[in-house]
Amino acid sequence: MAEHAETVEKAGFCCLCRSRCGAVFEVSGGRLIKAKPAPDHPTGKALCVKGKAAPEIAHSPERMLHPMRRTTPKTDPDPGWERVSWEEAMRDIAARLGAIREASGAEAVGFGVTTPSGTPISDSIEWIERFIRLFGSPNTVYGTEICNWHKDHAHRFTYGSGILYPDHANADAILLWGFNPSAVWLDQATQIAAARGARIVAVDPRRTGYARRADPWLRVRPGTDGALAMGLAHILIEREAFDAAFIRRWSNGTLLVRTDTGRFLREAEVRGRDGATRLVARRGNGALVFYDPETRCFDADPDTDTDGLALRGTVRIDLAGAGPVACRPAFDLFAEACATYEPAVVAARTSVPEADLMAAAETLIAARRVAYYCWSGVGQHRDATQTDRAIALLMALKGGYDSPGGNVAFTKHPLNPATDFTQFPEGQIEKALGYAERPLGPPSQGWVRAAEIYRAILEGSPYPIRAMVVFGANMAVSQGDTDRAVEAFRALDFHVHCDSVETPTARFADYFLPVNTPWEREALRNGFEVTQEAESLIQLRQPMIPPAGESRSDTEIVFDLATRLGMGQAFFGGDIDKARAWQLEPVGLSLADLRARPEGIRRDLAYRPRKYAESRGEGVTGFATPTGLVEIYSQRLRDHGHAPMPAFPAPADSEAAAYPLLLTTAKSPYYCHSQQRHIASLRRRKPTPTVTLHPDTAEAEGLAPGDRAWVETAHGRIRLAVETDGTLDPGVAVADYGWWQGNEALGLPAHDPFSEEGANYNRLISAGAADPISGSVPHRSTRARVSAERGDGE
Ligand SMILES: Nc1nc2c(c(=O)[nH]1)N[C@H]1C(S)=C(S)[C@@H](COP(=O)(O)OP(=O)(O)OC[C@H]3O[C@@H](n4cnc5c(=O)[nH]c(N)nc54)[C@H](O)[C@@H]3O)O[C@H]1N2
Ligand SMILES: Nc1nc2c(c(=O)[nH]1)N[C@H]1C(S)=C(S)[C@@H](COP(=O)(O)OP(=O)(O)OC[C@H]3O[C@@H](n4cnc5c(=O)[nH]c(N)nc54)[C@H](O)[C@@H]3O)O[C@H]1N2
Ligand code: SF4
Ligand SMILES: [Mo]
Repeated sequence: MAEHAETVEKAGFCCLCRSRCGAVFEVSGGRLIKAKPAPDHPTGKALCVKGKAAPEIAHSPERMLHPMRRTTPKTDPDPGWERVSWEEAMRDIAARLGAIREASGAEAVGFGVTTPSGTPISDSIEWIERFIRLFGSPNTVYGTEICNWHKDHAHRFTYGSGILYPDHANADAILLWGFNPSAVWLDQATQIAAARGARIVAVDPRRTGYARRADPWLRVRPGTDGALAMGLAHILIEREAFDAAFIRRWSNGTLLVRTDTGRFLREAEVRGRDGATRLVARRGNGALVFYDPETRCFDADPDTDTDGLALRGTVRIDLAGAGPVACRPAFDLFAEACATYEPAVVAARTSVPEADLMAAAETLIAARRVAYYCWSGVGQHRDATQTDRAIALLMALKGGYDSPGGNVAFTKHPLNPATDFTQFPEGQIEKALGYAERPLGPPSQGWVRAAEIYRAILEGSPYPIRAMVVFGANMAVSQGDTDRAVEAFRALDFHVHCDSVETPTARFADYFLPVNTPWEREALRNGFEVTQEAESLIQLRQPMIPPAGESRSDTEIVFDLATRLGMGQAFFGGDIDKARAWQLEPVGLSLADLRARPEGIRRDLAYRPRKYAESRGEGVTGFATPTGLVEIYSQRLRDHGHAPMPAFPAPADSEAAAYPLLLTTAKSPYYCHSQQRHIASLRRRKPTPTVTLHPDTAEAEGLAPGDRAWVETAHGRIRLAVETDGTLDPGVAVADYGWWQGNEALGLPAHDPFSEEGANYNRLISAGAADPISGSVPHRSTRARVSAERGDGE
């Protein structure tokens, strides 16, 4: 049939990145020949160059198409792969994993999962996580602490939810903070372009994407974002240009904090009544008002007028049976903390000129509705969690949570969820590596850092990790401590790696399992995020072409493994269709319905703003935080030994003399992380990894564009080609990451990720100095020096 094949068009979507752009694929003779936008799809206005490269990616000769078993020792860089059948591989893998779980506990098997925001693993992630959790391992390297954890989870310390979607279309101003949608989320960038009336504030060390037309662009020094957010908050507070009604009713800013203990004053302490768990606020006239965290209401009355509640000042409150104690509304403490960030202080810390800071404050003040989003620009620092808190609180001052023109929680179809955190067996989460040090961080969700996995493998501390099963993550390149990674992967008893290409991490494996590409498999998507209409679309993406070779989807792999490991019942007897049918039950759709409509089925849903104010039971919904309110003051963080309000002590910068530059990085619009360098149409756009410097900085080192230079930190060095950019801070270097792969078609060599001959950015980074709450690693605020290649004389 391939000979006179006709071309057919198939509806689907691209899932190479978070944008998940609606797409139509042209297929002929079993081959993908073209990907194009699908204008009727809610995210189908455009495709980027990666999306258009789908045929090249799907049909790349670099793909591994058969299960393979290693025949050489792990110290041999050549795994000596021999082909094995799926049956033989899966039987052995299930037996080995089962035996390790039996002998050493499920926690002795570590997992690695790549990111659903930057790979098509989004097709399978929920089934992979169901597998891992029911298997019982609390140890998944997921990269979340350097990716999305802060915006999606640290945000809960403040709002009880992750960051909500920015309602660009209805915003007066859009704040993009360490987030560059033009390169990383095409559909969001398209929405911003359409939001014509909105002013944009961009906080980014690089003048790129929307920073070019921002009003203003704040050229922050990498890693000083927290001070900047506090400085902006200070201006809003000082000018009384914040949503005081929202803060009074919906934040815990009115609640009194005891200055002696740093804890909220409780009704029981004032009235001497046992069991009275209500907290205390105060009216301007001095009268006390009680707040019930259960009903989320003041004086148990949803209609209590909160406008008269005091936000400022110190009062002495007589405690029942004890003397008076000084108390202050939480907001007063926050205002005081912000006041230490006067514009001149902020300018000195962040290198953002005072005039730009004031202009940004004016934009935020003038805008009635501000939508915001932040991502990895603020997530890869030693103080990422507190930085997230500071940005979240700045935005709380605008009161735009879950409201049009601010950030909105769209309604979703209630599909049965394949996975949730309750699937971990009792007692397993507490065993997560790093849980003891960071019980509020990702370990409490079963996500652990590569650094802790390496330690457990190499030192057996706190207990040995004996095996790893990895779904796509290329940790040896995408994480720091590269030398440790090599040692650790060599030391593993057993390592299974699932990917479509043989990455440097996969080369350490005992078994390589070939994963198909998204165009070769079916996948179910519940909503497309960017509007309520987009969230209303359910789409079962059809396979465009048959799987190449023997490749399979991750979903097929975990259903098979689960069945072999005695978890068949939880995996619908290994029947993926049955599993999906169950997921769809609550919306009354069948797989047949969806297969008949490959462009997806829309069941209209309505957005309800300000759900926190809806009545529920005796009170209102409020926020899912300990006080039920937006937490300006986090007693939970304080009880765990962290600052209850964001604080950013200036770091002792002992490395500044030896390493005068601050090194940061960003996503490439042409690649996702360490992928796709083998795709010729993409590689042509960016053939070589570079470090970008201010022209004066380059010149001072005797470097010109195109020269090769050493980029060096206290942890290692690599060589990159120099580029210059006059808009950069002269004290900052921006380097590419994710480089290892060659490109045969273009005759470009591979870069050794494990030596200084290569260009692996993460050789320069160590997880040693980390965020105390999340464990985030300073991929974007490590000190560095850049010097001419010849100048390495020592
Ligand atoms: N093309 C492409 N798209 C992707 C991905 C990809 O690899 N390639 N990956 C996907 C994934 S997994 C993710 S996490 C998202 C990430 O999406 P983003 O977080 O938007 O991506 P980045 O470019 O890494 O970082 C955003 C911006 O942060 C800036 N930045 C660097 N250091 C600092 C700093 O100290 N402070 C501030 N304020 N900004 C800083 C960078 O210059 C960059 O412009 O993208 C997703 N989409
Ligand atoms: N220096 C520096 N380091 C960073 C970052 C940074 O900004 N700077 N960003 C960080 C961020 S935000 C993230 S999310 C991580 C990402 O780090 P990783 O998760 O390691 O991502 P990649 O390096 O892109 O490797 C993904 C692998 O998954 C494979 N893959 C793609 N699709 C599938 C699939 O459907 N199934 C399977 N099994 N495999 C698949 C790809 O072929 C590729 O080999 O990197 C982090 N590392
Ligand atoms: S932005 Fe590009 S890579 Fe991401 S989903 Fe859209 S087309 Fe695919
Ligand atoms: Mo990410």
